[in-house]
Amino acid sequence: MASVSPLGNGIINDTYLVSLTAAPERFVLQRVNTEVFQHPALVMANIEVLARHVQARQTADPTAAPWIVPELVPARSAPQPWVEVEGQTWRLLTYIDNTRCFDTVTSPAQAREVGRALGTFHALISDLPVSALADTLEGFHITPGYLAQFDAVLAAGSPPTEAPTLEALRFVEERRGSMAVLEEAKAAGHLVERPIHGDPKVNNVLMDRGGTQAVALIDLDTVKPGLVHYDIGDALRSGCNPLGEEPPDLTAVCFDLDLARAMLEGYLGAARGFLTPADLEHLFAAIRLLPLELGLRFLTDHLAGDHYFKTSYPGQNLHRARVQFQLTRSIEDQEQGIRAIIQALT
Ligand code: GN1
Ligand code: MG
Repeated sequence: MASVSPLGNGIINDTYLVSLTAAPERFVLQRVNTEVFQHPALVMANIEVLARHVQARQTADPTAAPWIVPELVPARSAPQPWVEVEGQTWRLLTYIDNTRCFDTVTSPAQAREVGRALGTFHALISDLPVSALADTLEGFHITPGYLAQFDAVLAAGSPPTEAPTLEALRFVEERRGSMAVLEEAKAAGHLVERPIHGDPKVNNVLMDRGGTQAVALIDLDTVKPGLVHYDIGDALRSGCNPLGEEPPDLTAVCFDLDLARAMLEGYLGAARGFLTPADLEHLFAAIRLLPLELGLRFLTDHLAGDHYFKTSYPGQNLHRARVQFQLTRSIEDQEQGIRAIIQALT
């Protein structure tokens, strides 16, 4: 028949690899977390719009670098490409064989390729009108909205007393004033919405078997209208933190400038064509904001009782928050160096 084994380490959906004995093809089986993605039909529609768009681009330019988009597999028992079983939403996606992915970046060459992957993805969808995509996760990456949630959770609970939590609260307080930077630039018309990936962390980049060339971005649930800055900031907070999202030793967390240089070089090499001067001016703000935002999201979930991100021990979301805050601090400490890199590349 088939074997089913856990795949990847996402902290929202449940993901499995399905191998068949009768056929060489393998598939990705996922239970969609409908607490988070409350309208799975819209998520699936966005994935299909993306796949059709990239296919059309590739047909129009067969010489373009190879790029693969995971696709939804039609369901036999349902008119749509997913099934509802006992109130749970399940779907099957094509598995991209002969590839590998990494949880952290370990060399500038790899960082350059992760950057090129995101730039290639953005370039491929830069002519897809945002009106073709639904907003599948309202408020996603709207930092002031996360701050409002944080305030509401704090106001509703009893005041925290533990030292690490108090330190994290202080960290947020000191940065409150800078959290609307991207949303304000968007409201002022300096930055415009485009289709984005939403979650381009390193382990969502599939490399070829040799581990040198990126061939796909996976985890497409958060493909929706947004600012490319969310993606750029997210890719750098993930790719330039060699210790990953949950290292035991907080004090060792740092943002690696050599990796950042290589990643931005790879990104801009593929994406420069559609970026405006205002986009480039907001790169540093994005690189600093996204780890701060993710830390705030983890901290809020910790204070609220761990309902959003899956955890395996109490305090895990607080630890994840502190890692992102340490990374933010490292970025702030190296602001001049990061700005110099951006300047040299743009
Ligand atoms: C979540 O489940 P996963 O790992 O693909 C989250 C991302 C965070 C990431 C941090 C929809 O993604 O925004 O960056 O955890 N996805 C959603 O590990 O909230
Ligand atoms: Mg994800």
